[in-house]
Amino acid sequence: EAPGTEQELTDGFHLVIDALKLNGINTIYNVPGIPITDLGRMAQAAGIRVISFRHEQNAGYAAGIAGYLTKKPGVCLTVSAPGFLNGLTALAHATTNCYPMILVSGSSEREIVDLQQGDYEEMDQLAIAKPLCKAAYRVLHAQDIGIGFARAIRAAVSGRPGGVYLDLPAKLFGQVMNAEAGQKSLVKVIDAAPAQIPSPASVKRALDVLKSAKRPLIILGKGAAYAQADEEIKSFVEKSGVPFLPMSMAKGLLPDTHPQCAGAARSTVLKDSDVVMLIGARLNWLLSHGKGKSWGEAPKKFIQVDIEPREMDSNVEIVAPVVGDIGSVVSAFNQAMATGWTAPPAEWTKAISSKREENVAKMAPKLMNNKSPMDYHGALGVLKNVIKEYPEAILVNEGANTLDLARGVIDMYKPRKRLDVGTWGVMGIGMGQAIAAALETGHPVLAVEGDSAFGFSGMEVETICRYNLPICVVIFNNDGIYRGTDVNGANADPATTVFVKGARYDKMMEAFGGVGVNATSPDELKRAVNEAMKSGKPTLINAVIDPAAGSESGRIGNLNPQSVLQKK
Ligand code: TPP
Repeated sequence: EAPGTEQELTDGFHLVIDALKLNGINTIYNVPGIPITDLGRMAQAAGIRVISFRHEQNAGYAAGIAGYLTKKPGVCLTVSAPGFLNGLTALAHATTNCYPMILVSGSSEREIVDLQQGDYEEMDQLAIAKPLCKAAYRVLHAQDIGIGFARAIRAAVSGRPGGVYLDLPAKLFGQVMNAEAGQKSLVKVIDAAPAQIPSPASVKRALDVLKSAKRPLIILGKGAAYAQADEEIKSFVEKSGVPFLPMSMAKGLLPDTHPQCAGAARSTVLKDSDVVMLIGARLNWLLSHGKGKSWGEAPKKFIQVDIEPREMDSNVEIVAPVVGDIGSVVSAFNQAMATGWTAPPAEWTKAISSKREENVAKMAPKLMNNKSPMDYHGALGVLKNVIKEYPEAILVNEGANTLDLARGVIDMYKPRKRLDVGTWGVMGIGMGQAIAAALETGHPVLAVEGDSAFGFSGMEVETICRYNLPICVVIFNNDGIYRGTDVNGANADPATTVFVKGARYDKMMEAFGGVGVNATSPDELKRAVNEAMKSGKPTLINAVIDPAAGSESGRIGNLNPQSVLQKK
């Protein structure tokens, strides 16, 4: 460089922003602070949407679900140690649920952290993140930012998607380098999630087993919804004539009202089926590990479609494993079936239809009751009709009874419209997921929340108001966790599961300029939700539910350990 000639420079801040933009990542979910405040400002100035939350966990849940909805990694940006730890829960959740997400955290000076000399927010974040995510990387030099992001993006979305941690020490942001060399160091990730074509033999084996069934069943998991192979999956299910059972977040992949949907006959189909094809669904606790009472006595054969080879035989023998991405596998099925297919015996499909009709008929009158205070069914009957009228709306759902009953009652009509607590049954996903869903899809969001569940992320109603998002939060307020009626006989403290009685959550929304409504009957609830869906204004409805309604842990009370010494 001749003295006096100005060299054009770039730095770590700009390279991070350029790396994101080059890879089509246009939204960051963050909470500002040292050392990433300026990064957020500069990213915003450069045209990236930088959404600031009140707590990193909620920003992280937003990033995770954004990844699920878009198949691009959702990015969460946090400060060091405490901010990182707050985001880490969401990163682990994303990994467990197979959502592509990148947690980018600023960190303290390596030299000081590694000698444990007590830096500002000192923590060996990389080491802590590693066991909780799919991959974890650190970038020490500005010229490696491009490669660092490329690795993070590829790791998040390829194969089975998951969470990736990217550690960016504070010093990195200010490092300067030649601008042209900087641009050249960036990597645009080509074919980040390559198709994984199943072997022809595995496809044939699977279809042979399915064909041999007398009482076949297809189970669709959220992996199938994630694949965005909606038309292929629909053709396959319809061509096969096999009844299907959607897992919670696969609801709507085919409408719950589809004639082949066995959702309302779940226990019958699990017990009585002889061949079960799992598509993007794992045999984890949500399916009782593929064995035991809920699966009945008769021998069962499992076919499993999954992108992750190690998923096979994880709990029971899989007689026909098909490893590949779901879109490729299902289109291979469709091609193979084009030459001829026989629908399953009518005896089986009719038995399921009549069970389903029986269960739906049993439920119907409960959903029409106009009791005040409301019970779950009266309130859910209203919300079922709202989703029927607004099938494009996204339903976010958490709680115990509020979750389990809403899952059963509210029919979904379109893919990826139901977002809930996922594999862990985690409370706290509500507001983060609602915010990301509104931002990423542009559709209105209905968040149906237990009062306890809402509390985990409730402060984000300010975020909802700040960004003026079309989110209607309905809180099923029964004064506590599961119920509001527990009494503590031991001392003057309230029972461990109860909250302040008659709380008015709607006032929280009003505090930030949103619409708050207190609804004490199904009629009032209906009016308020319809108004919110029409107006698109941030709305919170405090739906007053009978404190005695609800059972311990909703539908999974059997998982509570029991003391033999002290009966409840
Ligand atoms: N903490 C986390 C992070 N996740 C959890 N699942 C729990 C605690 C335990 N838990 C399960 S459901 C629930 C809690 C605390 C709340 C249930 O009450 P609510 O949301 O009011 O729903 P309801 O059953 O009353 O409808």
